[in-house]
Amino acid sequence: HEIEQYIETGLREDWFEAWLQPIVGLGDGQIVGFEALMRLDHPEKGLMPPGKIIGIAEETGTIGRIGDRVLDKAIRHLAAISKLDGTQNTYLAVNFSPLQFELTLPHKLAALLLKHHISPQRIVIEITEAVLMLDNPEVHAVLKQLNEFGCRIALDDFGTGYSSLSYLNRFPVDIVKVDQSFTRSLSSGTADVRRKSRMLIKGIRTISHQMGCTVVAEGIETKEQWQLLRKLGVDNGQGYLFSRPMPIDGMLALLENES
Ligand code: G
Ligand code: G
Ligand code: MN
Ligand code: NA
Repeated sequence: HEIEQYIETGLREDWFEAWLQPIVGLGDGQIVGFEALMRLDHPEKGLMPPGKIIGIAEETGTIGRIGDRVLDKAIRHLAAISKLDGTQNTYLAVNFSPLQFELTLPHKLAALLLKHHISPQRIVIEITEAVLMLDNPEVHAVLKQLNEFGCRIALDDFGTGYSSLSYLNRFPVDIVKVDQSFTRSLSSGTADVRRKSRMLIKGIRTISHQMGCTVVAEGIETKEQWQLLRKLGVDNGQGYLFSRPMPIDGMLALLENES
């Protein structure tokens, strides 16, 4: 498969990057953290779609090596941001595939954080239901260890899976990320669809807060969506309205201009 070839060459030639998208407080629009998003930047073909890369990497078993590479880069980027803004205030959210939860992960992460002087409290592990649905004792042990180490756990794409609510009870989830489809349906479709979307988000927000979780809305593209989500009590958000995902150089320039 040609994508497999790109992955192997990409690992060898260092084409994998962690792009960053800011996550902001919906009250004031200030940046609270960044989500790292994997990009494979082929020198001739340009950016490869991450969804496809990840799917194939999971099948062929290269996802572990890619994940390590992206994690390393993302933590370096957070250190660079801290150096620029002189604070330790922002967090870094990293996406993890089910296959990445090996017993060596906590130790690997700890070593990286030590190397770059980043505290574990600034790291958010983003997982989807797929990770929890495995019902694998090793995965649960690793998640618990990461949580005890100080990292937070975010449940990504919330509301699109099967039985998300019970996971809030059974796992150490700290952050609920409401899927972008909810944000989209706030401002499209009939008045009835929009009203029901508001009720759904409000319900998710209420349950999440009662379980002690922070709520993040994804895919915010308009001011109207921002204001609605703020009124619905959603804590934080991300989306093209605030910033597209971008390479670290662009992010540092943006942060410098803002300060
Ligand atoms: O970055 P968007 O640009 O297209 O990402 C597409 C999908 O890939 C999303 O579902 C996102 O969660 C996932 N993704 C992005 N980066 C990573 C990564 O580093 N690791 C894993 N496992 N998934 C990622
Ligand atoms: O599955 P996960 O939530 O990790 O994936 C995030 C995906 O959403 C990435 O592909 C990212 O590029 C994309 N994304 C981020 N903000 C927006 C947005 O405002 N609109 C749309 N359509 N996609 C977004
Ligand atoms: Mn995510
Ligand atoms: Na999501």
